[in-house]
Amino acid sequence: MTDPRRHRFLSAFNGSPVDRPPLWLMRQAGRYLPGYREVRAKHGFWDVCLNPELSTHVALEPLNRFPLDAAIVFSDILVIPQALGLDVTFGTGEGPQFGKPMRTASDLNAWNTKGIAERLKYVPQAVSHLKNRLNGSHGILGFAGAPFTLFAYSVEGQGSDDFRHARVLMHTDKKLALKAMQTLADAATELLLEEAKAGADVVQLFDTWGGLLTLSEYQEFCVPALQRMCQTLSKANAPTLLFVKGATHLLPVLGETGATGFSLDWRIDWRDARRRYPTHVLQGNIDPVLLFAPPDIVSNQTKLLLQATAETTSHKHSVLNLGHGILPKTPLEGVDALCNAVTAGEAAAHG
Ligand code: 1CP
Repeated sequence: MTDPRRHRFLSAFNGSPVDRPPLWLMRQAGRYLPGYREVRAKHGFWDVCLNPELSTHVALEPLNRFPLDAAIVFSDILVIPQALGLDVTFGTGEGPQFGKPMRTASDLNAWNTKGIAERLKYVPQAVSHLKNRLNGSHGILGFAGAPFTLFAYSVEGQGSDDFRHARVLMHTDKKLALKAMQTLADAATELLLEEAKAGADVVQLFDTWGGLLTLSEYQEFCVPALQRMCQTLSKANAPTLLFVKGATHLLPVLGETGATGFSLDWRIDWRDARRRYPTHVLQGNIDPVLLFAPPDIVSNQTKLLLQATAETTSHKHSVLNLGHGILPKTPLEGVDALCNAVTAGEAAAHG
């Protein structure tokens, strides 16, 4: 018999009835966890990603602490620019730095696309190692960056609030921008297909910075590449979740991507999104900042969200999550309060 956690996760994607929506948290392995900080005190970020033992160790920590229904492979969206040769480093505490950002056609021509699947094979290896360790207990997510977000980092060469070089380049050299995004989309598709083959049940595309774009920019630059990606993945039976931060204005066109579901940021009203997408999977969308509030407030907000999933679809096609990644200093009590509010009924039923 399938473990109830894995069963619940898979049911959200095949539309089966569920007792409640499955729960996992974006960025659930990370700096808010003491075990992760211990690993990072001894190992560099890329070393953790490259070593299946270490990446599985940190991917399992949140599952051991909290009653989550799915695991996400420990990796990063920036594995793709790194494999293309953009020389991505993570210093201690700061964000990523690119040694070779892409600003011109000759920068793009220097990208090393040949044999990229081979250079990225440590990611599917991490998936398959995680799968072996879980032995069917939880759902498994693979992931990759969406083309625009990868483009944004690749052009800017670091994190940014506005990604101005990238967004200006889209207008000053549209051909170059589209070609770069297509190259990134092809690499991400190859990677996700390998992750699915290695055991990921579902793959998530992180378009963290897509919300910076206007509706017409998103339609012109992002939707066609996302369509091709989702179509290829769907042929390989890999359901796709698309997360776009700040996408309230983009919601009307997200359906055109062909994604199986959408991961909603915290500013989107669940019931509004459900009215627009009655049978898509919707995921989200507790505000990650709320986990810093007292437990009773976290609990009340979580119950309101559960009420929305119950009243709209009897919890079907729904995945409980945050509206963006968990923040590095999040108190564990906040995560406990969220989890307890979700599993409250089960404890009563069993006790
Ligand atoms: O369990 C998990 O969820 C962890 C796996 C994971 C995921 C899904 C990591 C590990 N990164 C990501 C995705 C990711 N990486 C995104 C999309 C999700 C989001 O918006 O939160 C983005 C934008 C990145 C890029 C990135 N990698 C940043 C942000 C840079 C910036 O300032 O704009 C950072 C800090 C990283 C490094 C990183 N990746 C993951 C972790 C745990 C860390 C912290 C590294 C450390 O210091 O230990």
